[in-house]
Amino acid sequence: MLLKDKKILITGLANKYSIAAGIASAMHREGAELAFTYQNERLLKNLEPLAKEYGSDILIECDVASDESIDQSFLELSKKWAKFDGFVHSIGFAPSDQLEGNFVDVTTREGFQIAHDISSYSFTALAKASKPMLNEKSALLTLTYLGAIQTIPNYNVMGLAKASLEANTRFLAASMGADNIRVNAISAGPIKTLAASGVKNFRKMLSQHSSRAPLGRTVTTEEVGNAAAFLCSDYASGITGEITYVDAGFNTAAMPLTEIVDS
Ligand code: 0WD
Repeated sequence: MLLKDKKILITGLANKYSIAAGIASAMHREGAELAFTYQNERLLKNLEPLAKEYGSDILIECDVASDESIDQSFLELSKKWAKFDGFVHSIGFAPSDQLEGNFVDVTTREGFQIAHDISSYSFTALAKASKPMLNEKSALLTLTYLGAIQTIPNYNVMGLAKASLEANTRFLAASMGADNIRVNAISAGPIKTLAASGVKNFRKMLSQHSSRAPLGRTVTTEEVGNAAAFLCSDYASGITGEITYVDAGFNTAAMPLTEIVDS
C-alpha cells in the first residue's frame, strides 16, 4: 500500500464525477487516512456519502476565496489531526462568461482576477495555512491543464490561471523543499466533470482529444487518482516541482497518426 500511515486532506470533491473523487478512491485503496473540505453547505450533501465510502468522517467547510474560511478550516482540522502529510488542491473556477468566445473580447479585469485568485492563489494560501501542521516528507498536489502552455478554444483566461498555477507549483516546491515537503501538479486530459461543463463545447474537446492522443482515448479519474497516489507517496520522494501529464499522451503528439498513415 503506497500511502499507509499517511493523512491526506482532499479539496474540491464536488460529486462522484470530480477528479478529486478518483484521487480519494485511489488514496483510500492505498491505505491513506483522508479528510475533506467542501466549498459550502450545498456541496456537503454530495460529499457525505462519498467520504463515508472512503472511510472518512472529517468534513470541513472551506471557501478558498476567503482567508478567514481557510484559517477556520485548518483550526477545525487541527482538532482531528495535530499533524498531517499533505493535501490535494483540486479547485478551479472562472466566471462562465469568460469561458466562451474570443479571448480578447470576453476577458475582463474582474474575470481575470477571480480566475487567478480561486484557481492559483488558493494553492499558495492552502500551503501557507497548512505549513505549521505538515509532517516532514509531506506532499502537496494540484491539478492543471494543457491550456497553461498551449491555446485551447474557449479555455481563455483559465489558461492564464493554469500557467500561474504551474509556476506556483515550482515556486512552492523551491520554497518548501528545505522542510522536505514536495509540491507537484498533474496535468490531466479533459474529463467530463461539473467544472468542465462550464467550458463551451467541451464535448467536442473530448472527441478531438481521442482522435489525436497516442492511446486513442481520453483518461479516467481513476487514472489521475493512481498517479496522484504515487506522487503523494514516498515512492516519489525524488520528484518535486514537476508537472506530470496524465492525458493518454495527447500533449506529446502534434498530429493524429491515423490521418497521415492511412492516406
Ligand atoms: O477536464 C477536466 N475536468 C480537467 C480538470 C482537466 C485538467 C484539470 N482539471 C482541473 C480543474 O481545473 C480543477 O482545478 O481539476 C480540478 C478539479 O476539477 P474537476 O474535478 O474537473 O471539477 P469539479 O468536480 O467541478 O470540482 C471543482 C471544484 C468545484 O466544484 P464546482 O463545479 O461546484 O465549482 O472546485 C471547488 C468546487 O467544489 N471550488 C471551490 N472550493 C473551495 N472554494 C471554490 C472555492 N471558492 N471554487 C470552486
